[in-house]
Amino acid sequence: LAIAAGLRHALDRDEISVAYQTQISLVTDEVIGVEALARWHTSDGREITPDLFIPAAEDNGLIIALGERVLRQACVDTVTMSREMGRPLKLAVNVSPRQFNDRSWLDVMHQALRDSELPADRLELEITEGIFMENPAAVVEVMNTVRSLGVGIVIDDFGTGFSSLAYLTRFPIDKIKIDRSFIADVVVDAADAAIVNSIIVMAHTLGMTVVGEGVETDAQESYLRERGCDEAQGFRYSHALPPLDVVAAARG
Ligand code: G
Ligand code: G
Ligand code: MN
Ligand code: NA
Repeated sequence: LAIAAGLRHALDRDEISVAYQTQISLVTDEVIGVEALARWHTSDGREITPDLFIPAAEDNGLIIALGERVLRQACVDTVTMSREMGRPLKLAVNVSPRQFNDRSWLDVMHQALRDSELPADRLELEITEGIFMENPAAVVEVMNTVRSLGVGIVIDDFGTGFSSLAYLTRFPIDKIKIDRSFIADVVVDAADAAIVNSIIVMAHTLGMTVVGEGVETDAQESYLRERGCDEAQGFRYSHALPPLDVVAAARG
C-alpha cells in the first residue's frame, strides 16, 4: 500500500529512471541490443526494486503512466547509446498485459518512436505468457498492428507460464526468451538441458529467434551457442546500467 501511494509521487518527482542490460549475439559476440529496466531511487536515497513496484503499479493502474515514461526515456537513450557506440542497438521494453490492452498504448508507442526518431524495427516489446489469458481477439489485433509497424513481439520468461503452447502458432511472435530458471543449471541438470534444447529447436522450427536469459558463466554461454541459441543476456555480460555506463563499458 505504501509503495502504491509512493509511486505517484515518484513519477511526479522524477524518481523513476531506466537502466539497460545488454543483449549479445551468440554468433558475432557483439552487443546488439539493450533491455530497458525501470529503477526507483527515492529522494531519501533508498532503492525500491521492480519486483515490488511493478506489481503495485499494475494493481493501481499507474503502470500506464510509468510504462509511457519508461518507453519514452528508453527510446531517447537508445538513440544516444547507438550514436555513441557507433552501432544500431535494438531496444527491448517490458510491457505488462494491462498496458498492452490499454486503448492508448498504440498511440503512445507511435509518439515515442516519432519523437525519439528511433526506427520502429529497432523496438521490441517483451510480454509474458499472462497476455494469453486476456481477450485473444483483442490481443492478436494489437499484436498485428504492432508488427505491421515493424516493432517486434517477444515472449519473456518463456516456460514459466501455464498457457498452452498452441498460442505460439496463433499469435505473431518474433522471439522467445528462455526463462533464466532453466539456464541456471543447464550445464549440470539433464532435465533443464532437455527443456532448453527443445525450446531452441521449437523456436527455430517456428521461425522465431531465441534468447537465453540469466547467463552468468562461460559454460552456460558455450552450451547455448553449441545448441544454436541466437542471443544471450545476463550478468556474464553486464548488469543493468545507466546509459552512459553502458557506453563506457562498451569502450572497455
Ligand atoms: O530489473 P529486474 O531484473 O529486477 O526486473 C524485475 C522484473 O520487473 C522483471 O520481471 C522485469 O520484466 C520487470 N520490469 C522491469 N522494468 C519494467 C518496466 O518498465 N515495465 C514492466 N512492465 N516491467 C518491468
Ligand atoms: O523478467 P525479466 O527478464 O524482464 O527480468 C529481468 C531481470 O532479470 C532483472 O531484474 C535482472 O536483474 C535479472 N537478471 C538479469 N540477468 C541476470 C542474471 O544473469 N542472473 C540473475 N539471477 N538475474 C538476472
Ligand atoms: Mn524482460
Ligand atoms: Na525474463
